[in-house]
Amino acid sequence: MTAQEIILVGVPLEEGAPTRGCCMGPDAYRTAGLRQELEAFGHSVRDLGNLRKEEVEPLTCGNPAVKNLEAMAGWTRSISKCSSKLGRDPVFPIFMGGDHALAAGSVAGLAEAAAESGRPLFVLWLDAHPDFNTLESTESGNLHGTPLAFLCGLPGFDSYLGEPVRHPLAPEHVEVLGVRSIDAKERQLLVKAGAGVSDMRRIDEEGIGAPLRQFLDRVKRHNGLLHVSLDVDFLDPGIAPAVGTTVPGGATFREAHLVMEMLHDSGLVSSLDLVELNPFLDDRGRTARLMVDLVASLFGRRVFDRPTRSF
Ligand code: EXY
Ligand code: MN
Ligand code: MN
Ligand code: MN
Repeated sequence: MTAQEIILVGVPLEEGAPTRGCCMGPDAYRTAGLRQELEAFGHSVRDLGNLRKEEVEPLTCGNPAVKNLEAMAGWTRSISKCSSKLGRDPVFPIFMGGDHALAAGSVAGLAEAAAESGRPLFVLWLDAHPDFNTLESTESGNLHGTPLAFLCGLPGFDSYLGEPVRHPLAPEHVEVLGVRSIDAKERQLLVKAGAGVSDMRRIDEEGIGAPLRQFLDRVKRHNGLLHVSLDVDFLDPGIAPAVGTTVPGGATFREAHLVMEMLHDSGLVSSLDLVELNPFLDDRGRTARLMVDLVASLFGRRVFDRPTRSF
């Protein structure tokens, strides 16, 4: 990846998660040295500070379980305005969360900018969960379990932006990698929508490289822009405990770095979300530092550059 202008955006959104603490995520990445790590590779880094949510009109929802809908709408509108601007500039935005609900805003804005550029937006969702519930199907009412359904244009989300999402993702341009926990109704919605899903069973059988390589080939064939949405719970809780929705059997340290290294080598990634870090649950910054380490692999840090074969 050639030297880039990287824009860090803090999104202290925690109202989509069941436990508080994600609001401290952006500062945890700053404390863990994300900026310094990226500057060490010759990238220029600008930190815009933290976004704030917009105030929105009172909202109603037919599902009494749904929590913090107004806060979610206020955040989504604020984040999408920021990301659609950044998506039009020759910069690489990194949205530092905050819970996964932030992706509703970051990706909606990037999809708008991508539509203007004439290039399709692809999304790699690295997560134990597909986050494919609707306001109607969610049982927990925690809105961090809904952003991908919203982004794929499923009905009933008009309150998020105050209107239907203008540029829904084509489900065949989405790959959810690392899944190992899906709700019953959510699974039906996901299968019906046709988004790509590589669960941990497939990864166990084929390795994490195979599904990723197939997806990257598709992105390349379409001359696509690739957004990566990295949820801390994609990783195995044994190496990344600082997240409120841990699920056993996640990606190992090497599997996670291989994903980042392959993404770097593809040269296709144009934006990134780092979500669900809850520093309140961390062990002396261990998880925050691992996430920074993974971003360094995404931006080209290598132990040993494989020599090009010249014989
Ligand atoms: N599917 C469950 C729910 O909707 O509550 C769990 C969602 C967890 C979402 C985290 C962000 O990935
Ligand atoms: Mn998630
Ligand atoms: Mn998750
Ligand atoms: Mn297509």
